[in-house]
Amino acid sequence: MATPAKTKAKTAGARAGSTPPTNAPPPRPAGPSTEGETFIAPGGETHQQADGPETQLTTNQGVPIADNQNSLKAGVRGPVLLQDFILREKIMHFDHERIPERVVHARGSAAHGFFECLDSCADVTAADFLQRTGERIPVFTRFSTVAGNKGSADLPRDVRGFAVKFYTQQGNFDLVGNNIPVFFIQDAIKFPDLIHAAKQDPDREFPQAQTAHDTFWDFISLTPESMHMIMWAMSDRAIPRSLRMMEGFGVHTFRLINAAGTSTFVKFHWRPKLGSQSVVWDEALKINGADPDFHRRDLWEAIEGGDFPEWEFCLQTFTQEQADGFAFDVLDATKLIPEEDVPLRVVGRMVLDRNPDNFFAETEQVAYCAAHVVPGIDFTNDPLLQGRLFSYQDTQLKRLGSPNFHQIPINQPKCPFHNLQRDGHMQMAVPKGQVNYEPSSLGQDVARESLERGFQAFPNPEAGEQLRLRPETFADHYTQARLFFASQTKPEQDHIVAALVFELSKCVTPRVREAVLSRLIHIDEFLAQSVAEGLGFPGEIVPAPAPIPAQDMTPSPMLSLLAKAQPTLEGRKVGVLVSDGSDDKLLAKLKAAVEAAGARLQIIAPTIYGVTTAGGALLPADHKIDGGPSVLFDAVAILPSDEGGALLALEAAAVNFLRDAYGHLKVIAYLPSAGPLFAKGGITEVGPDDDEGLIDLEASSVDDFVATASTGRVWAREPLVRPPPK
Ligand code: HDE
Repeated sequence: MATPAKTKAKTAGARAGSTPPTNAPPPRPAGPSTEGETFIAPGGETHQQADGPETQLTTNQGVPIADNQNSLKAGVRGPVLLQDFILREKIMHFDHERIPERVVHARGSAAHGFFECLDSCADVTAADFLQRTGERIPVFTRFSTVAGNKGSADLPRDVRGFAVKFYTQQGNFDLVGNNIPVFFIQDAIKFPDLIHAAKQDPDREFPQAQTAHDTFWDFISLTPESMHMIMWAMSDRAIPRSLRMMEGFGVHTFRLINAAGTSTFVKFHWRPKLGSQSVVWDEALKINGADPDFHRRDLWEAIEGGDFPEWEFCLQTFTQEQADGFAFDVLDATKLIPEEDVPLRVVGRMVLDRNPDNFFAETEQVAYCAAHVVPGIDFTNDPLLQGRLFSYQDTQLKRLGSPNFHQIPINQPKCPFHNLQRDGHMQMAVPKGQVNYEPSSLGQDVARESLERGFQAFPNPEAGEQLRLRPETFADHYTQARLFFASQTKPEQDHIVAALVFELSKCVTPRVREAVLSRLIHIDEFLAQSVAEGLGFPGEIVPAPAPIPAQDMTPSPMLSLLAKAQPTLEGRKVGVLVSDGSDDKLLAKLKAAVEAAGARLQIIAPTIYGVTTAGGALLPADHKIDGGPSVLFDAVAILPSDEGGALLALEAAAVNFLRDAYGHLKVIAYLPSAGPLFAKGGITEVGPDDDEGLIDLEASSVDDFVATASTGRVWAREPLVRPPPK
């Protein structure tokens, strides 16, 4: 047996010859130190963990750790000892780091910000946060896709969730909405069926994050109430350019109640300051490969860069008498109220100005709940909404594992909250005293109810037989679907046709495709025949029974993205492909013009260290060519030197940069030196004379480019690259 002295010497020797006990960080470049980590202590206090070598690493019990690189072993090559509590604690925590993902809306991105009241709504609601003009409260907003799993890509064709937690002084109000104002179904009892049909097939666990498969379309073809939503879901709304460029909707009809107890119906709307914009489908497919985090990154980078996304908060209010006069039932979530009929009242704005500090703690653990309303806001009998009132808390209990999930910092109200609920897993508070019941006469300072200040449900008289029946007033499934299609511009209608053809072409059961056609024919003859043609369907469309045929309504331009698009480049991105010898003066001018328009410019070059410009400067790149395809940008410029143009034409990624920009209808600035790329890309028969989106910077100015790029895509080019339905 070794003597203690010998053992000590051996250990020291082994250490000297193997991995050192601590990982000394590489020397830091000079400059301000990075911010420290923030964590919440069990008592709820927030600590700023100072950065720097003096910060002691500890176990969760606060025991200082000497070596975070090596397990405790019996001898340097010996077995690991069970007594290594540092190893066991670390691995145990790691083993439990995942929680169940959301059953829908699993993939999301969120940000902190504020809501500001711009117009007191005391006339219609007693909601505290809508009383005083200019007053701000904090919000936390999470955007999501619906069908894909947590790790899926950002740009499937899908509805987007738009959930806002308002931390008001009278409790949390969660407006858990979508970027589409209607829904697939009318009754919550169909939600599990809808979602089962949309998500991966249960036997094979694919396809992921897409509705282009038999089970979804089978369900849809048998659920005619979904037809209106299908028009929206197949439109460009389902492939937004940015989370910052989406509208949001509360979908259901809610009630507002004022201080006098009067009820007014309301639909909630969010309108993005940057305007609404979408990508084109081929672009979406490619973005998912080029940058699966496209939306998440875009939101993060905009906020980090100080371009805080902003939305107007609008109310669409109407009375019971107006509701009685509508041709549809306001309790039916498959219907909307055209803005032309009931205009929006702008009452506030939301600005997102801070990224989460920790994705898991905040974005993942945030628990939105459709039942979280505050005094002044109440529900209606919409059967979809009523089902949601149960679902959210129930799912949070499973997902977050304890009835105390409201104590997680992101979920806690920012106003005082007290009650007599006690105990449960992970109780973080330490309630004091003997009294945990009410009424009570024993305790001091026990929380009590208040008739004046408390939430009061609107006393709507309710009576009726118990029955499982849809109202007759929910039966018209086609009129608003037709209204939506008729309200779209030509390119938007073509995209709906193309999307349906794409989706149904992925269905393998012909009966499913034909059943969908038998519904579409009730919406619009041109739509259905164009889809049939796109599928190459050889037969005749047989209309499905439709007890209530579609009525024609006056088109509503507000339902179209393009009809109301405002020219702007703000918040957009311009990609510039360069080579050695590119003209620095032109690049500088272009950058200045792009930035003056509120957009960002990024350099794409053959290597990430960049290029040497004509002036001899080193211009660093933001992307190497194959890592920065043109799908990541709203407009592009191709500005190589003469020699560089010829070299770039040898790179497929550079040729595709141009070809995709052209195919995705982008405005393209170029120099004649880019000629070899145009030749290789087969874009030879068009020039600035026949395509206003091609801008020769030898003949035009960078300002012309910026002005044209601000108008968005070159829709006139589309028929040349994607022949529209006849
Ligand atoms: Fe949801 N929905 N939903 N939903 N929903 C969830 O709650 C549900 C519906 C929406 O960023 C779940 O915490 C039912 C309409 C958003 O965390 C779950 C029905 C609208 C989010 C749930 C609907 C939404 C969810 C899953 C039919 C637009 C993400 C995880 C009655 C108005 C919130 C969770 C976030 C999430 C149930 C229909 C919006 C299972 C039963 C209509 C934005 O509770």
